[in-house]
Amino acid sequence: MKPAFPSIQRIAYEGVNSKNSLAFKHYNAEEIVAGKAMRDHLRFAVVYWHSFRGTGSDPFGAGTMQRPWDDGSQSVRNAQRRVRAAFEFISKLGAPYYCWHDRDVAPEGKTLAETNRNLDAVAEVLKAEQQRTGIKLLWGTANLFSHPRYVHGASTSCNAEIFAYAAAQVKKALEVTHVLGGAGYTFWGGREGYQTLLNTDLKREQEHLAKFLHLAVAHKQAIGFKGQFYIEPKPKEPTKHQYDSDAAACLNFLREYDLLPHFKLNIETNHATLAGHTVQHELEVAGAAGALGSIDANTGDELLGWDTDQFPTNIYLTTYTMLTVLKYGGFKTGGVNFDAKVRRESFEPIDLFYAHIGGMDAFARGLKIAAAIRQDGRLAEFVMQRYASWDAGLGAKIEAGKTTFRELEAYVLKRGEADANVSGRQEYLENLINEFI
Ligand code: XUL
Ligand code: CO
Repeated sequence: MKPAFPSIQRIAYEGVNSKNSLAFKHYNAEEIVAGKAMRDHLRFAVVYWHSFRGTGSDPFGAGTMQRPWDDGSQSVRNAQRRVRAAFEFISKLGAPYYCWHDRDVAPEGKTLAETNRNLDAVAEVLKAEQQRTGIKLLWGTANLFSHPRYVHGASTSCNAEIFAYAAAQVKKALEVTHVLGGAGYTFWGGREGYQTLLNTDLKREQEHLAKFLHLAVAHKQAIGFKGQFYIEPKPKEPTKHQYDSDAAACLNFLREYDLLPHFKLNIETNHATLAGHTVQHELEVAGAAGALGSIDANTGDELLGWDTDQFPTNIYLTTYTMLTVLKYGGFKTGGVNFDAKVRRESFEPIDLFYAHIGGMDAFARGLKIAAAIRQDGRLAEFVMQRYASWDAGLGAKIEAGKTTFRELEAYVLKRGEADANVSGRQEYLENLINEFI
């Protein structure tokens, strides 16, 4: 096969003074930051669905993407050729991981058996390319939302036949992820939600979702797959309300149905903002529960209300993201997965490089800045001091559960008034962050 990106060499790190738009200015894979190589901190992944299946179509117009290696057909041969183009891209970029949905990599056939054969035929090429390049699978997932059969959802469909089909599909996707040595497997609830409560038995649907995930855990154990399971919260789109609406809702659901030991969260930036949160909030909620697993890195547009999935270039965003990731001990099985798409207007193959280089450099800067802020120590010290009243005496006693309302009332009555508060110093702290940006 002819190279898909003939004019592009391996993207090199050239440092901050480089004017080469096809070089990294900040991402230096080998460079040690806070005791670890940048490659191992960030664990970058390229998504197959946007970068190799995205056409650039929108509700108002047809696809625009120029992808000369792709003949546009639904053939297995075309799918296999696409894999080779994708691996040429990912290895020239120098990202260590990639992620897929089953239906991104291989075409759907007329029956499930044919579809599974197609997937196996493409998975063989994926495996060969992984071995040739050393690129690894960060996670796999099943597309349980594009086909019309999933119109009412997959595991939460009102039609039990559809639950069975989805189960069969996830079974296969899990097995292929296992064969390809995936470090994880993600469940994003594509259409697991509702458009109207008028036709929806919410309780029953949520129970079915939990049942489905328990069956997935059982199959994972049956095949000996050791990768991490993730749930990816998103509040809406395509449905009006998705059951996995945000990190807190997911954690509550997982706890309620005894699934928490088996799952961590895959937090996506633009999903956080759709839910009315910042990504740092979602990461903190996940981290506090010991469930910070992975990140789908992208960004929305503050003037648009939907999931625009743009590449992240905002240094504050990546700094705050990495501050929380480092605080909770960094990625174990997860990584920074670019669930982002080039704009419809950025239709040339080279734009895929500009987009990923920009995202990787933005995260590399965020990592270095976050590490410097942690090294400096003033921010952490400030937070520690802010809670000093809990470290001894009254506060320590309350935290240890060794008091009662009666005793606390007596304490306050005796003193007459509580100790004065100290300023939260938000502006001082924002200035402190700016010292490092
Ligand atoms: C959709 C989304 C998905 C998941 C995988 O908004 O983020 O691509 O990441 O199904
Ligand atoms: Co995502």
